Amino acid sequence: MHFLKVIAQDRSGNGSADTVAFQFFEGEQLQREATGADRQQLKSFGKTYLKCAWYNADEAEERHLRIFSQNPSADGTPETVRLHFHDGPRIAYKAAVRDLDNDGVFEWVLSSDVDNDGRANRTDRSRVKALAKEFLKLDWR
Ligand SMILES: [Ca+2]
Ligand SMILES: [Ca+2]
Repeated sequence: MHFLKVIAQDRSGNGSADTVAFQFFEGEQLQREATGADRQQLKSFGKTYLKCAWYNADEAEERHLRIFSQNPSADGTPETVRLHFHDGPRIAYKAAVRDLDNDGVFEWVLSSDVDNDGRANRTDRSRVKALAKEFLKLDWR
């Protein structure tokens, strides 16, 4: 199973993240770092991810996101995208979306306060949907 690992860092120490790194994993094996083309494709993803305020205070990588898709019915298109917000090996919180009828629209969104502003609301759900949508556009080589 492959997943995208996303790491945001506040390198300047001004209290908000200023860099986002992307790594492509297959199982627990790092396949590659994001290339220029990937970064271009992940621009909007990175922007949304920064709004989630799940970042490291310096160059640490403990806090990160692992995002992956599942297709249990094996009909060719992923129907579930899962987001695991990690704190080291521990999953701090999770979110998921489901496209039940494969029309590209998520009917089902499971989300807590993913952007860490103290409220679990529509904004959190829309961020989860945006991240899942951008993730599904990625080209896994
Ligand atoms: Ca649908
Ligand atoms: Ca929130």
